[in-house]
Order: sequence, then C-alpha cells, then structure tokens
Amino acid sequence: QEYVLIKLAVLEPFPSVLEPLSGRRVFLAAATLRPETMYGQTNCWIAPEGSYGAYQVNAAGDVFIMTERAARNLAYQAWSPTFGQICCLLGPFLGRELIGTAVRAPLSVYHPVYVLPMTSVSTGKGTGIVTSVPSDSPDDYRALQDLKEKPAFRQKFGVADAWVLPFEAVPIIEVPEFGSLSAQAACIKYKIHSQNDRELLDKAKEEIYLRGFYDGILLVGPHASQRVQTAKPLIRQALLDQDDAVLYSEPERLVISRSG
Ligand code: ZZB
Repeated sequence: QEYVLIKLAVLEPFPSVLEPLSGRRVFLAAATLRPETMYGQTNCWIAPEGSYGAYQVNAAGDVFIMTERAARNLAYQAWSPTFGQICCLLGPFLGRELIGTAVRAPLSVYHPVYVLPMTSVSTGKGTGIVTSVPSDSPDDYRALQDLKEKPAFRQKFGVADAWVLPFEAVPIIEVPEFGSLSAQAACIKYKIHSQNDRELLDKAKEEIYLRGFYDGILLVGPHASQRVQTAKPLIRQALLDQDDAVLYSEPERLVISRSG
C-alpha cells in the first residue's frame, strides 16, 4: 500500500507536550490515498487513546509526529538520520495531548485547522494521523458532525467550539448522483448517525470512493473541471514538489496461518 504523507506543520506556540521541540520544523504526518482532496481539509484526526511519538526524519532536523510503527517503516525508506534506525525525540504520549493543536494544512481553504479526536482512527495503519475531508469521506463527515451536534462529546475531550463550529465541508469534487458533498449525501442515503456505525460507513465509503475516482470532476484549483483520475497524479506530484508531502509505503500485512 503506498500512501502520500501530507505534512501538517505545527504552528507556534506548540502544545505543552511538544514544547521541548519549539523552534524546530514539526509536522503531523497524515497518511492519505486521496491527495486530490486536500483542498477540502477542515481538521486533523488522531486516536485519543493511541500512542504517538516525535521522530527526527532527516539530517536537517525535521520532526514527524506519528506512531512508532510508522516511524520504523519510514526509517527503512530513508526518512531517518540513520537508515533503518528510528530517532525518537519525544514520547510516547497519548493522542489526546495533541487535541487543539493548530496546524497548516497544505492546499486547504482553511487556515489554521485543528487536531480533533476520532474513535475510528487506527494506530495499526498508516501513521495514526489522518487528515479530514468531510466533503468526500463519510468517516470524516460523520465524526465532524458528532463533534458539532454533541456538545457532551466536545466536552469529554476538551474540544473548544472554535476548533469545530466554523469548519464546513467544502465542495471540491462533483460526483454524479451524489453531488458536490458526496460524503454527506452518502451518510443520508445510508442513514448514518454516528461515527461508530462501522458497517454502514464502510458501505458508504466504498461506494463514493469508486464513484469519486471513476466519475468525479474536480471543482477547485488549477485542475478544476478535470476528471479526478486525470488530476490526482498531478496534484500528488505538486504536493511532493512543494515539499508538502512525502511517499510512504507499508509492507503487506503478514498473515501467519497454522494448520493442525
Ligand atoms: C483523505 C481522504 C479524503 C481519505 C477522502 C478518504 C476519502 P483505506 O483504503 O482504508 O486504507 N486513513 C488513513 N490512515 C488511517 C488510520 N490509521 N485510521 C483510520 N483511517 C485512516 O483508506 C485510506 C483512507 O483512510 C485515507 O485516505 C485516510 O482518509 C484514512 F475523500 O485521506 B483519506 C471515501 C474515502 N474518501
């Protein structure tokens, strides 16, 4: 699986857990398969109970926040000062300590965007950091709605209104039959009312993922009016060229089967 890691720059002043790194270039490294949707980023998701660290990734001293597992994989992809060895500067710490961190999301119409909790973020996949595009991802749409509609949920995680309420899904891709806010349309179609409706969310995700890729038309940016299929590799390359992203592959999951 090859992901694009979007570099979400942490803005000063750093949250207390990252204070020792103040003055350095620190990024939340968000793994995505949909670089063409970055115009619609509204926030960043972390697993509140997940374990994260801060890892130096090059000789220049740049720092990525991610899971240790992702840091190990990256160290074998030349993203560490010494090949194959992780360089942990801080941690482990819990994802919840990052909630409310302000970051710059490349290409997004919003600046800054904030780190928020989502229960379905897995620390066993990607980097454990996910960038949120509620226009085109049903998971992101539903989790953002949960925070907007359920004040108790915001309270539970210490989420301030200002990190959530001003952020609306941005129409960035037109999908036939689903319109320009396809994730919202899919959540209505499948009657999804919570980020924990896992089976329904997977159905919705699969459907609009395919429709968006094959039939979607981009509405914004230099590739507006082009097909997603055409624009995707161009936007991906632009992000890499601008140093706003790096590539990250994950080994195939090892399945050990035993007989007898
Ligand atoms: C932005 C985006 C915009 C995404 C979209 C999807 C969609 P897959 O196929 O299951 O690997 N993701 C990445 N890492 C994690 C994680 N650790 N836990 C939970 N979710 C994660 O899915 C890859 C997608 O799942 C990634 O692409 C990321 O969200 C999320 F419009 O990034 B995506 C219909 C989907 N639309």
